[in-house]
Amino acid sequence: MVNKEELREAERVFRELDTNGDGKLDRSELIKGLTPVYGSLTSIEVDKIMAAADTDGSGGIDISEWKAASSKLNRVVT
Ligand SMILES: [Ca+2]
Repeated sequence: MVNKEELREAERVFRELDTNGDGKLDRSELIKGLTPVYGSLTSIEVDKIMAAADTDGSGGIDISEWKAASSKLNRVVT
């Protein structure tokens, strides 16, 4: 279950991670943004995040994909 609080948090994190402001998170933005939170990510972990989040396979995670995925992230990155 994703509640409103979690959605707001997901939006906040998304804006922080989207450093070039194109409305999508690409691999390098994920690595830069998540490393301070989770420690350094291996490319396999980034692949797992992308596979879980990038549901349309565009190579970037948009805000709706991010919201859907953010509740899963803690389980993907452990
Ligand atoms: Ca971006």
